[in-house]
Order: sequence, then structure tokens, then C-alpha cells
Amino acid sequence: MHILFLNGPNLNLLGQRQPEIYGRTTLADIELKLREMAAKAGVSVDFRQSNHEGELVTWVQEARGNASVIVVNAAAYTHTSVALRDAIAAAGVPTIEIHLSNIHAREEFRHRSMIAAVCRGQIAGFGEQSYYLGFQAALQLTSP
Ligand code: CA2
Repeated sequence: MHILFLNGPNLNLLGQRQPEIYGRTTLADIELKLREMAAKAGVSVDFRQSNHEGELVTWVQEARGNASVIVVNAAAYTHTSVALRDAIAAAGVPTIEIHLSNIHAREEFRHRSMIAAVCRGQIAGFGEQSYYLGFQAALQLTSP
């Protein structure tokens, strides 16, 4: 079983800017912890970040036949990207949407997710734990 984690724009700044909103943990810290969890569970993970919408779309396309589940924090593209939504819908790979913050408790423009309707579910508001809950959900989706 292979789980693909995708991270959208500016998440490379995690832990370095705006800690009052997004915490002090870096994306590298989260990746390390996920790799430990994956090793214990006997699954493989790929963990990627891009500031470019097209690159994220390409990675979703390439997941078809290669990943069992996608866990995605699309960051700002969550609220804008029809391209990402179409790619997720076309890939046919079960996809879990995650967010560090509770997007529904923030500015109105963050309440709408363009990708929610083509994802299996959404986890939002638990800080870095959203990633670990996303991992657990991915395991559940593929267990018989
Ligand atoms: O809560 C989340 O995980 C978000 O996906 C994060 C996005 C935001 O646009 C979404 O509405 C919700 C922002 C990611 C940028 O992360 C930063 C981290 C540190 C410093 C600056 C940006």
C-alpha cells in the first residue's frame, strides 16, 4: 500500500512564519513523523510540496495506478482550483482533504472547498494532527 501526501503553496513556510495560526512544527517534522508511522504500519509514503498548481495536478494524474490513497492539503488552491478538482475526480484514487486550521471558522472565502465534493472526506482544524488523522483515515480506506 502506498500513500501519497501532497502539499500546496506556502506550506514550505510552515513553522517559520505565522506560528500563531499554523504552529511551530515544520513540514519536514510532519514528514518525519509520518514516515515513522508508515514504517510501523508497513506502508510506504511519498510526501511532496509544490507552490505550482500544474505540478500538483500532474502529481495527482500520476497517482493513478501508483498510489492507493492521496492525502492532500491543497492550501490556497483548495478554494480556487477547478484544475485540481478535475484531476482528483479523473484519477480515481480515493482522496482525503486535510487542513491544519478549521477553514470553516476562518474568513468566508476559506469556507468553500473546490475539492471537497470529489474527496472521500475532510479533516480540518487539528493542526499537525490533521496529517496523522489523514494517515489513519487512509489506512482505514484500504483495509478490507
Ligand atoms: O489550514 C490549512 O491547512 C490551509 O490549507 C493552509 C493554507 C490556507 O490558504 C488554507 O485556507 C488553509 C495556507 C498555507 C500557507 O501556510 C503558511 C504557513 C506558514 C506561514 C505562511 C503560510
